[in-house]
Amino acid sequence: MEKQPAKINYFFGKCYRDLGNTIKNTFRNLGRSLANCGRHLGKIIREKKFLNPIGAIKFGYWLALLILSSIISTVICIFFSAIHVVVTLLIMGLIYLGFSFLWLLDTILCRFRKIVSSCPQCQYKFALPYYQCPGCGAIHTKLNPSKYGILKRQCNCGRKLPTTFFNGRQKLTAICPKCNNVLSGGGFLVNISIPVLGGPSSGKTCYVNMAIREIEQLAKNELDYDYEHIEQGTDYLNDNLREMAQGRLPQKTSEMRLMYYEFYFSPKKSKVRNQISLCDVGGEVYGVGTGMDEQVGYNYANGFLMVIDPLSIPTFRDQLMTEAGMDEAAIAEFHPSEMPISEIMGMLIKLLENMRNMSSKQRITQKLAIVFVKGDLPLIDEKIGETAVKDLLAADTQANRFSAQNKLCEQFLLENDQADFINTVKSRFDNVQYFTCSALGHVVDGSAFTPEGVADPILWLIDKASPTINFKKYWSK
Ligand SMILES: Nc1nc2c(ncn2[C@@H]2O[C@H](COP(=O)(O)OP(=O)(O)OP(=O)(O)O)[C@@H](O)[C@H]2O)c(=O)[nH]1
Ligand SMILES: [Mg+2]
Ligand SMILES: [Zn+2]
Ligand SMILES: [Zn+2]
Repeated sequence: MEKQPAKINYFFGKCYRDLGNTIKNTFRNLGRSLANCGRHLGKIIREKKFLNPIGAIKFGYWLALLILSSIISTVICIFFSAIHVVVTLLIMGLIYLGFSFLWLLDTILCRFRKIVSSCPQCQYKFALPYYQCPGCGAIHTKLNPSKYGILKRQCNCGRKLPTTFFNGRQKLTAICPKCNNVLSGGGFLVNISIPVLGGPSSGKTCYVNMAIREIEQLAKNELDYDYEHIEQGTDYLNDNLREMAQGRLPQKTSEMRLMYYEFYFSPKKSKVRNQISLCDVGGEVYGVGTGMDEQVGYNYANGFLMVIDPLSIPTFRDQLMTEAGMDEAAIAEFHPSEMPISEIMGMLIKLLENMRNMSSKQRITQKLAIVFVKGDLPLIDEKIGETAVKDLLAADTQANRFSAQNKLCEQFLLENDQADFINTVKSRFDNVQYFTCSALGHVVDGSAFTPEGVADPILWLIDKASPTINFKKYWSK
């Protein structure tokens, strides 16, 4: 174990030395008293004092003492030293047992509850962050039950620090082991991170911000969940929502690294909180040669959410003009995305293959939500939106919402020459769910936006990723 800025616990260090010293001193004293007898005897012999009666008595006395000391005292010393050793070992055994038990309990709690923190700065994930001593600022790189202390350890500055989540380790300042960024939640949380994929202007930022707004409302009004936005300057949530509340659009995302929108979202009275990270990014990263390889956030994802701007599908764009009578100016109001969806999917898969050393046959176990956004476009509602789903459910009693939505969206993509995309998704992802939504509800017209169905894809991904979250009741509504 890496050296910690703390004192080694008595039972793991000094205790052995004390035991050794006590035994050494006992035998040293015995040796001294034997030597003393020997000295007296030697003197009597040298000076031939044993020839007179008093000298003979003294000689007898020291001789008897020497013999008794060598036998009885040695036996007593050995006996009591043995007792000392046994008692000390027993106490140490108990302490080690307690230590192992606590260490195991702490480890099991972390594994079982899937406790993991994520750093919004360097994108790494880890079970145990570094902790900072509130007394002196020293960094404890492995604050768990160890030779430095079982329930608590004493920092070199004298401050006692808790070493498990049972007794408050999470109240200390937690620090990212990779980049030293200060983390929220003290490391006692289940992070669920979801990168949001989509080309430039596909609607990621509108979607992420509106979805968070919707999730906050659902938490309060419907789900009875605790929701709290984590303010750490890694997102533009408040700015974007303020703008969008007034019918204005959020700015284009210029960041080419994943931007973490984070919030706590947990059933009320949960001991361990869920921390959800939705990761937005400038859509240009999904183009060629943009250094995505360094962004480990994709590798650590619990699920992926891909937004599809229907306008990025050329045949559908043509349909809007021929069937819905839209002209270029009307289409431009939706700020169409140009990047082909199969290119974006190909980019993600290549990235994961590189990061995980995966072959092209291996499957990706993380769930994938594919979300058609800009659902307020003409034709969407009747082809893949709420109306289409309802019609299909009315016609097919075997289908449920999810299967109906999948069927409709796959059919839509096939009809629009996107078979490659569907095949790639099917051959690489274990669990895929399609959704349709509208983050804004309408194009900019000065009125407040009216999002539709934005929370569901994220709730679905969270539901699948978290052992403690189950939205069965919500889905059955
Ligand atoms: N009508 C309508 N327009 C939308 C909707 N969502 C997004 N848009 C339009 O699409 C544009 C781009 O949306 P953004 O969310 O900024 O797109 P982005 O994917 O974040 O783009 P980058 O930041 O460039 O990667 C917006 O400015 C809106 O004009 C929607 O639900 N309805
Ligand atoms: Mg954006
Ligand atoms: Zn970090
Ligand atoms: Zn300290």
